[in-house]
Amino acid sequence: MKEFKRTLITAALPYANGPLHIGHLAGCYIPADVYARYLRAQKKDVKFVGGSDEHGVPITIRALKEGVSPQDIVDKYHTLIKESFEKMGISFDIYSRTSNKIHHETSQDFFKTLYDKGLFEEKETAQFFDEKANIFLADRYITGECPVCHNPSAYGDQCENCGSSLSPEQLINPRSTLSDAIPIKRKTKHWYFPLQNYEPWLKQWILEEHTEWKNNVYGQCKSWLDNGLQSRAMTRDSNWGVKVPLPDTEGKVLYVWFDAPIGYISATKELTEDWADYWCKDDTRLIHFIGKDNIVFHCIIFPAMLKAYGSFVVPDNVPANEFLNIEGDKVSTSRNWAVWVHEFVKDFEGCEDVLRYVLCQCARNKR
Ligand code: B3M
Ligand code: ZN
Repeated sequence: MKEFKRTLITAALPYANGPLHIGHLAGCYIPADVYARYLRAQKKDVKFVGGSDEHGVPITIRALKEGVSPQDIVDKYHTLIKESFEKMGISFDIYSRTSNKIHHETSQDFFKTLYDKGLFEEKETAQFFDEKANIFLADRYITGECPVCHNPSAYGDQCENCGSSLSPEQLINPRSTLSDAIPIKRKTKHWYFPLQNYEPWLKQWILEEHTEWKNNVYGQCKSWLDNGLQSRAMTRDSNWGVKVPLPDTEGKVLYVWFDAPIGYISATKELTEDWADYWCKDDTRLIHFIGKDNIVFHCIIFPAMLKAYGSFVVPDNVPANEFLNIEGDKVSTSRNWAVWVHEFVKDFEGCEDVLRYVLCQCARNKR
């Protein structure tokens, strides 16, 4: 087995558009924290990084609905989430946020480097546009009937009922989630990352060299790789996010799943001058703790980005847990079926370790 000198542990960056629930803790943060504490107890060289994911469509939608700015939303939830982690004893070495300047610079540099290497495809396509709200509709701005399970309220990127990954074109009877208008098509230019070019490497690296990954993780990767990868747009039309670092790109930002995982790098930069030891030396062991809905981003898209940039390590393991159930039903923010962490720590002060223990047992039983 390979000898590693240091370990970098990351835990998924929660969206700063709502509070944390105990499903988040069970799925990702408690397992990551337990592992970080275990390595520290052995006097190993370990860094544990996290932070809030402050870009993306859900945040802009929430801001529009509440009649406040996206910055107001992320400020409120970043503070609430950070406090919840502190009270629950999640021992991050740094808990950062993607609205920080260092993150904007790091992710713009990343994009520009891939651009300068000629690794993006520039494409003009017709995309759904809401004439009432005067906005392009991607991801969660658009809803309609799922072509697979016929759930009437699937999103433009995913059906939450059957889990299918979708594009807005596949929705039956699409509607804008902002104004309920029937969208029209309008032309717009975006930069696409050709994931298919990394397919041979990904197949070798995951399917041949990482057969020890958890079954749920390995299985999802295998199914994505067996189905064949495609180019994916890495920019969006929006005013909220990291600006595209190219001329004449007003109103365009980096796709949130492009900038968010780079947040792990920015947070490490903020934490230590030696950040490059943890990201660029191949005797570093990089471990991403995540929830199961984030597997493709951490096992396929982000590693392909790191490989394309060059000089970065790729994860040695990506432990993802299944979702937590309460009384047999999946914990869910949108259906308000959850135990909220900020409420738990207030109502049951002093019982944080009891909750940690119970959630560890849940995760163990669900392996
Ligand atoms: N914010 C999704 C989530 O919170 C996303 C994770 C980003 S990790 C780089 O479930
Ligand atoms: Zn469906």
